[in-house]
Amino acid sequence: MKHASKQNEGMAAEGGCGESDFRWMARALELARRGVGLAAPNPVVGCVIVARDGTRDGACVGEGWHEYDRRDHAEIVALREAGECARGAVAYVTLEPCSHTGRTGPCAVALCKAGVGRVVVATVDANPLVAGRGMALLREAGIAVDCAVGEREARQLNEGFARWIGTRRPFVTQKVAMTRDGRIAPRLDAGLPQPFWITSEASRDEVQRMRHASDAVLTGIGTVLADDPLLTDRSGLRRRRRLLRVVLDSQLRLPPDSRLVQSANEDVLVCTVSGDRERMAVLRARGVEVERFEPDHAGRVSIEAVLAHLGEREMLSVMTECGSELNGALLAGGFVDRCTCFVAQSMLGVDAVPAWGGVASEETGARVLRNAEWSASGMDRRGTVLVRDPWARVTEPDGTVD
Ligand code: AOF
Ligand code: ZN
Repeated sequence: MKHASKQNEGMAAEGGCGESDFRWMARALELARRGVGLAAPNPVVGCVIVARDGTRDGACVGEGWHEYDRRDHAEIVALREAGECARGAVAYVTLEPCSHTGRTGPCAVALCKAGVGRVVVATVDANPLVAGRGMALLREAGIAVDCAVGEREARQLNEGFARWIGTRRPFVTQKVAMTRDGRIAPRLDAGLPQPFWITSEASRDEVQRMRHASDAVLTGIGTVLADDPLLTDRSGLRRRRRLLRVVLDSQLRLPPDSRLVQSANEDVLVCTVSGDRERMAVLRARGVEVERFEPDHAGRVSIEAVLAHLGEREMLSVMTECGSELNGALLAGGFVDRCTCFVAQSMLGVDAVPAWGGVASEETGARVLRNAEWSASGMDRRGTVLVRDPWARVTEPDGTVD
């Protein structure tokens, strides 16, 4: 397989890929991003078709991206626009063209029929039904295929899909907003207002975009009781399914007059071990879904069981916005796939509430911060780290494992 060298992205790479290939793939990635919030449970995919002869040589003749409700895959949308210009053209696709028949026919076959001369792919498809077969099909038809152009970004865009399609478990992104000394809230008796805003507006806007890119948001009853959060997606961006707001509430303490319950619209799920029929009835009457789970060893709702349940409901990505205790349990329990921290310049002191509660998670939290990739977020810094790569187990077409 021809692999474009990752170190050389932007420059001419091995395998016949040049600077223009990276540029066109960047455009295809931009198109793929339009599917965020609209493609799940499918992946986000973008496609660009560039003519290779005739009067339009070197020009973009077709563009497409995938939205679940429109059914057509990105390649089909782009091929339709390109029409006859697709003959001999180069197709840039952010995900390997599919080889199977699902809700639509195989895109690899459609590309062959349209007579494209070359296909440039950003990443292999994580779907075990495809996983290299799409590229093999193209090559067998005599089409030149280059893979791994823009791979890192393409994979990051579909972390949720990659995790879910291989395991039926959602990809978990833990979001933490903390002070420079790793605190998420003042001590309850400090006399400061609750909720206490730590990060700047730019970071809070970014959190809205993260909610938009998630299928569900998860929190604990402690946070609901302390902050009375709404947890809705207020990004203003289009989404296909309502953001599912999930509360872990072992004892079913969720107050019927909380903002969460008051705003419920088939989008609040309470996970409990309690069998209190009266409280269940009150919540259900207000449009809240209550699901009973087996208790874990400590008598609380099993996080594992909740994630399995969310996976069954086709939730590809879950963002957690929790307090200290649940943050610690999620991280130390190995449930976190990516951790994104917004770190403000302020300090709250050692007595304030730590980002990750519990001894085991303190060290893990420190490691997360050490390994994060940092960027500016308004007045704050944003650090993100991939704790567990959902693409790591995806088999490459030549049989190797990443
Ligand atoms: C592509 N281009 O734009 C997308 C692909 O049920 P279906 O027919 O929609 O197939 C869904 C699967 O197809 C999905 O799991 C993934 O493997 C692939 N998605 N493939 O060539 C696209 N969205
Ligand atoms: Zn397809």
